[in-house]
Amino acid sequence: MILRIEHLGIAVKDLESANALFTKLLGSGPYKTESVASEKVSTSFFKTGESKIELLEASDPGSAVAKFIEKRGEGIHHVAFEVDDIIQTMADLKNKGFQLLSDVPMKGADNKLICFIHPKSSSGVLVELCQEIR
Ligand code: CMX
Repeated sequence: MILRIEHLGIAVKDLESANALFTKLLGSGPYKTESVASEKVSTSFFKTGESKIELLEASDPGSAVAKFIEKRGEGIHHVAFEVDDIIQTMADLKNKGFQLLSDVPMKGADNKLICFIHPKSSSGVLVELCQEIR
């Protein structure tokens, strides 16, 4: 079951300058920075009330984020939904015709198990499902 929007992912060219910009915008700095080698990204997380923003910089030219910025420029990269049971939700959404990008959940940033849905099967929006690792 999908519980809420957990965060919005924003692709940036340069994490350091984007961190400074979002600190100015939101009034406080990132609560966490983390490199995710498997996803080839460096990330930082900001809290704003109940919501979170993840900034993503490619750490490798072959990264999905590098390709995204090359094609579409900086901007909103994905919407992440928190789920209570990622395996069950993946099975449900697959049955409903969504194209999952992996058969099993992967370890993502910020202590989460994650799975992506291809934007071509969700109205052009890259959707991330995430479940806190308990
Ligand atoms: N949002 C919306 N559309 C996107 C997109 C995104 N984030 N990324 C790619 N697309 C679109 C492209 O614009 C392109 O559309 P057109 O065919 O109309 O031009 C199409 O999808 C194919 O794009 P591509 O550049 O050829 O890329 P690939 O098919 O090789 O890969 C995707 C696309 C979604 C499968 C790949 O980006 C992916 O696996 N994403 C999930 C993993 C990821 O994004 N990791 C980084 C974040 C990790 C984290 O949050 O920690």
